[in-house]
Amino acid sequence: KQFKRLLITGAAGALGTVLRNNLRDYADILRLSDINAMGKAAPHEEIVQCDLADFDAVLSMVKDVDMIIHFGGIPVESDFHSIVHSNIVGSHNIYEAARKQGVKRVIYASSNHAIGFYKSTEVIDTEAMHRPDSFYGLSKCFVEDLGSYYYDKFKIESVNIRIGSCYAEPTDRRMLATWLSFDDLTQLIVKSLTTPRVGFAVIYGASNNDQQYWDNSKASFLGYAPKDNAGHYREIVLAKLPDTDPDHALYKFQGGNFAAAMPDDK
Ligand code: NAI
Ligand code: 15L
Repeated sequence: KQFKRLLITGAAGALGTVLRNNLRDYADILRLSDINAMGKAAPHEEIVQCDLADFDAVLSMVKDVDMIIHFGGIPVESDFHSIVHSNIVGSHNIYEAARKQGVKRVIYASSNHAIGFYKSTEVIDTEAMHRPDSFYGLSKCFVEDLGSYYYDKFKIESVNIRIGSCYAEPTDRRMLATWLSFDDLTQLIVKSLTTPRVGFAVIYGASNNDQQYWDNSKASFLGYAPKDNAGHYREIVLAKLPDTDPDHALYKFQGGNFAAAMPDDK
């Protein structure tokens, strides 16, 4: 196995559960962390249940870990203070603990909502300026910058994966461009773990979809070659959703309903 111990945060969540299953062959031990219960530990697993905003807990959780796969946090828009607690304070604790415990690399679940206010008619690359579409998206921008700072000052490497829509199948028209299959997510994580030098890297997490909002050419050194294609689901998706108005608010911006929603919407 390539690693002695990998830490996965957000391990009770949807994507954390996918990674818990798919990364078991890459490390002697998977250390799993979440604020919620994660079930029983298998022989190759260690379970640490804690709040990412609790620095002392995070500091001991990160001890003796080779790399951190940081997926814990609030995954949708929420009130500013909750976002600050889980996503901003929580991620700062991860980087600061990584520095104190000598961890080499953080692989971070960033999001397309860091750039959600680009129009759906545009194609942007990994150097496009941030255009967050929500407090949630702002927290993703902040944590990408944390990664940049911790690399420049302390040489802690990071891969910041701006995940599109990672689900079993694409279920709406926007996902024909933003969908990331579970297999392609797994490939992205494995490349992020095993590429010898990554520095501070940003890459979009989308499958090999016929329709693309994002250009990963500047991250080609990671060798990510997605296999799945949302285009195979096109007929099913369009049959379910006959609305084809390209100016519909949900389809106007890359961030979809995160960009369209107003803070006081119910
Ligand atoms: P999820 O909600 O299923 O998993 C997130 C996990 O983080 C949950 O189990 C939750 O208990 C945990 N968590 C939240 N606050 C915490 C805290 N303060 N301390 C400890 N644990 C805490 O969400 P999902 O979909 O699995 O997303 C995982 C990551 O991927 C998130 O960071 C999300 O922002 C990111 N992402 C997901 C996308 C998707 O399509 N599913 C798209 C873009 C980004
Ligand atoms: C995200 O960042 C969210 O975590 C997820 O719930 C999806 O809505 C996804 O983006 C998306 O944009 O489809």
